[in-house]
Amino acid sequence: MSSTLWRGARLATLAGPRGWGLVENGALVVQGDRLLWAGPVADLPAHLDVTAEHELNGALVTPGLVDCHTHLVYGGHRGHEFEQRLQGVSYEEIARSGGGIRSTVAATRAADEDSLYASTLKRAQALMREGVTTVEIKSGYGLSAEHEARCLRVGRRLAETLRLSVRTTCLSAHALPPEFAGKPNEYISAVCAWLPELHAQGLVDAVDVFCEAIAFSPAQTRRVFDAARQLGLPVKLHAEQLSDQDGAALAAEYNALSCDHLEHLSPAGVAAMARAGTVAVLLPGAYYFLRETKLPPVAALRNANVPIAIATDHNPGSSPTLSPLLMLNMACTLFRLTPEEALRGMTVNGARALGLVDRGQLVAGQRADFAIWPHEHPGELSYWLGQQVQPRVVWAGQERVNP
Ligand code: DI6
Ligand code: FE
Repeated sequence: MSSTLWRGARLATLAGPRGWGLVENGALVVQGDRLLWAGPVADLPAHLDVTAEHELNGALVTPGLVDCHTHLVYGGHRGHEFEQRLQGVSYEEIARSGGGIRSTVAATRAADEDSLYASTLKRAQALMREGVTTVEIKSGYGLSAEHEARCLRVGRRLAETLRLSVRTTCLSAHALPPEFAGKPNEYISAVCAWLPELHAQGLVDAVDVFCEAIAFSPAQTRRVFDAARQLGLPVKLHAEQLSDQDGAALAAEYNALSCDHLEHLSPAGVAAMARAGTVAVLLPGAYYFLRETKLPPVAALRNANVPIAIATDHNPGSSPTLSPLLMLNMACTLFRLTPEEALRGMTVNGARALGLVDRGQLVAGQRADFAIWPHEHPGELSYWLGQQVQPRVVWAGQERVNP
């Protein structure tokens, strides 16, 4: 089978458990949608059947970015709540008075599927322009069987039209919709009842819950996780974002792929995640935008060898950003990650948070998803603040035109 050679690159392979895995004057050999070989040009195997060759003149190449936590599908925006919060009203107060997630639910239900698709497409394209090759997309602004299905279908449609890998997550337990006001347990029963139907339609890759004082309790979370387990679906959790609910330990019991946010994570939660191999997804955009002050326990996560991922958490209420690179910067400045940890967080560990082991490092056998940057060193991906850079991107072995 013929292959394509990319040569003359500075590779940040991220091979192995730590370090950049830098290769000077490196080469990638791509066959189909896979990397057949990665290493120094000097060691290129002989007798390769190369039919196309690209000289990169020393450009930096990293694995494609994996944004493992987004709420990309929604109608409207929440600029008015941003102003309220600037005047001192808290995110929780806005949520309790019927705004917040529920105001986006109203706007999402009012939009038809094509306009939801059109607005989500623009957002997905913005992520792609910054080097994203795999994105997770959650539902959670529909909150009925019909509207959740619609949001998840938008995710699937994007995967069909864009040169982008999409994983969908059902987050129906995100907030209580108005028709279930005062009846959270009944709403959870409804979610557990429609999950098999959404799954049967092929719309769900994982199941998530917002476990929080302003959302759902650990007991309610458990009921959704039991329903997911019955269907053989992996789970993730919005855990310990605004308070410690012991959500991470609960999620670890279910071998959760990831626990996300985690500002209020306890030492017991860290230990439970370490035992279960659950990824800690840190979301500096939400921390920044909600002006939080309690930092996630990065040192404890590190010491316990919990893999750390970084994502945009793009959503209209708490993290309206479409810049994965800005998140890398914030992961370093706000959370004190090293630039290498930050990049691992949006490549190999982001993939792990989605249960994907076939991407995130430039090593033979992995998917040929990579980004070519106009930088000298991979640390620059998190160093430049608000950089406007559009890398060349190879997805599934072929160069993709920037949308
Ligand atoms: N945590 C978040 O930060 C987002 N969802 C969640 O469970 C916020 C969603 C929103 O405010 O619209
Ligand atoms: Fe989120």
